[in-house]
Amino acid sequence: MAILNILRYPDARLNKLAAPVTVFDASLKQLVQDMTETMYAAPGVGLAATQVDVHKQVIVVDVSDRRDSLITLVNPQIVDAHGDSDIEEGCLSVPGIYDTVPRAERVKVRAYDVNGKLFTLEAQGLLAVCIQHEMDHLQGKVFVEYLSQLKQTRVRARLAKQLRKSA
Ligand code: K1U
Ligand code: ZN
Repeated sequence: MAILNILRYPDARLNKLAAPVTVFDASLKQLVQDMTETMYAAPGVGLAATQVDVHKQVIVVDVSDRRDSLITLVNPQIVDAHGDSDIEEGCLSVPGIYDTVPRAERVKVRAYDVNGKLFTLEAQGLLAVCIQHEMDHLQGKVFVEYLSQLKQTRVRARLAKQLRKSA
């Protein structure tokens, strides 16, 4: 197991499109284990492979308080969506920035598990928002890119200040 480096916005690698997984092998299981360890250590409630510079359609999510309800989604597809969510989002690639962006309140997702078994998941609330957030990462989209240009400029300035302080 390993803790992986999480890319920080505005790194251009966060804008790469992830490819579907075609082979469900030991290296996929290793990637999922490493992403899981990285998400729990951060700590976060989700992580997309894009954030660790692996451009494959792989997501891990655990929104439970006890941190014992891991969900792995490979090649996820939203097949149904309803309602509007007002849940505030954070992102491990954009530390310290929180905002709301347009998301469905409930989603039905079809995905493969790490063994290549197809399953369907119905999610609502934070789990639904988190899955949509992570699926955006796989499309190369970071949640702050939904915000106004003014807000994005402020986000970049705050992140640059954080970096200067930590240097
Ligand atoms: O994609 C990511 O960077 C992970 C992100 C997921 C997310 C959170 C909230 C709404 C939508 C998507 C995070 O996990 S940010 C950290 C966070 O929210 C959190 C961390 C520890 C405990 C509880 C929440
Ligand atoms: Zn994120």
